[in-house]
Amino acid sequence: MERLIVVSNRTPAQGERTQPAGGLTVGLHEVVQTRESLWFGWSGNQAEDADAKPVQVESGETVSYATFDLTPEQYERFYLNFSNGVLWPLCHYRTDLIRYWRADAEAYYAVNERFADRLLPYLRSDDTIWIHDYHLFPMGKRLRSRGVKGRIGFFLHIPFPPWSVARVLPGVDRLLESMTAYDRIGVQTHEDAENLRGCFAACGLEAVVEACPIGIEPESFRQTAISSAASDEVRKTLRSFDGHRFIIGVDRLDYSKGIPERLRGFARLLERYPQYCEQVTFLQVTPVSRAGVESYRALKQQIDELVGSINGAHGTAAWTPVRYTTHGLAREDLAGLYRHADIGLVTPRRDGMNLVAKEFIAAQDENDPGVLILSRLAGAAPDLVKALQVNPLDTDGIADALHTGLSMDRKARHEAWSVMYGEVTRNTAGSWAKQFLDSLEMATT
Ligand code: GDG
Repeated sequence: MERLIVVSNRTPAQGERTQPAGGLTVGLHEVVQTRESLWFGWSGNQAEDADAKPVQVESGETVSYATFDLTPEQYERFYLNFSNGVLWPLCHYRTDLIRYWRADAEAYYAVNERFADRLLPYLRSDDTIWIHDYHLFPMGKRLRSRGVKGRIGFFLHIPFPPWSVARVLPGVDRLLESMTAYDRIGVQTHEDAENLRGCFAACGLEAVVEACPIGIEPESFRQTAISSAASDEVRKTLRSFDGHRFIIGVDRLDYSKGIPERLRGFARLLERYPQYCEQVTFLQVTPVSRAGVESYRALKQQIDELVGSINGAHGTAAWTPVRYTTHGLAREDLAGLYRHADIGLVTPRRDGMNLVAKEFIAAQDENDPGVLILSRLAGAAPDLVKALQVNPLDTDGIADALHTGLSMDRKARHEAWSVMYGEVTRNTAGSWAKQFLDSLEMATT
């Protein structure tokens, strides 16, 4: 089997390599363990002299890592301003949040060229190259222009909007044209695939786009949940709920995740169904991300204020309705808490897939499973049809779903859960990677 080169903006940090924490790294962890691989990307560090510093290579038996630094200016323009201040909002249909500057776009293309040029010396002619996510849309084109002839595939982890939205981006045709260098482009859902095909067609371009939904490794996640459900840390949190039932939300602090909308939904539940006061607690775990982007700072302030006002309006001396932390939890504690939660509340306004929904299902106790409430606008929604599906903008709809979920008997919960567990086990991280790589191989033989 040929060597696999995985390229992503960030490679997993050292501590994450045996136990990956986030979406993309969890998905790829499995595949790089099973064949000779090189994982290439930004180290996460900034240095004024980054362009003069060599690539750092850490060789392993199966998987090796090669990383390099960015200059503070590259970090700001390529990563914060263009990737996360233009492409992320565009792909999540939030054109109102786009802050476009031509100099940032130029830096984006230049850093993509840098990724390609720094990878080149490490490539062999028969490598399969798999590039990930919106930070690196144009990288494949640079590799081609430098003479790389082997297979190059690209996977987009976030949604792709229709032409009517995409065309808002200045220079969108240049971006799309650069993507025609790939032998295969994978996206999460059929809707994304249709949208991207429509954009290529609108620009008179051709590319092969395929829907290939990412999953998790449910069995190992389930084992983690079982073994940590009784850990000291999880017990301590449960004790603090004082016997109340609880709802859990877990998301990076991001406007695509619908966190204020969800908080309003919970507040509405307490207004309309006061029987839940002092009976149900909502735990929202929200590690801060991209704090260097203005819209993220504004969102944090909005959530801080909303939590304060809900707790002020509904809380009592003995009960805090919303528990909220901006610190990340250890993965095993998260798994253990999912297992004890009555409801997993996942309400993104848009999401490529949403792995939290799948992790929540995998973590449940099959004898007494919790209920998943899921936004219709998550990429996971077409697969998890037995979730209580909601529109994240419909505050009353979220309140009703919470009431329904909290009232469901064990039989109904089990019926819904077992169908969803079947789905999560069928479509795993491993099968996702295999589907994409098989199809990339077919495209080029
Ligand atoms: C992108 C796309 C797509 C969260 N908080 C903590 C924590 N997490 C972990 C979750 C989950 C991961 O981070 C988040 O994955 P998601 O899929 O929900 O969302 P994004 O980070 O936005 O990922 C998304 C994904 O790529 C994969 O293609 O599904 O649509 O946006 O694994 O558990 N982990 C720990 N502590 C936390 O506090 N340890």
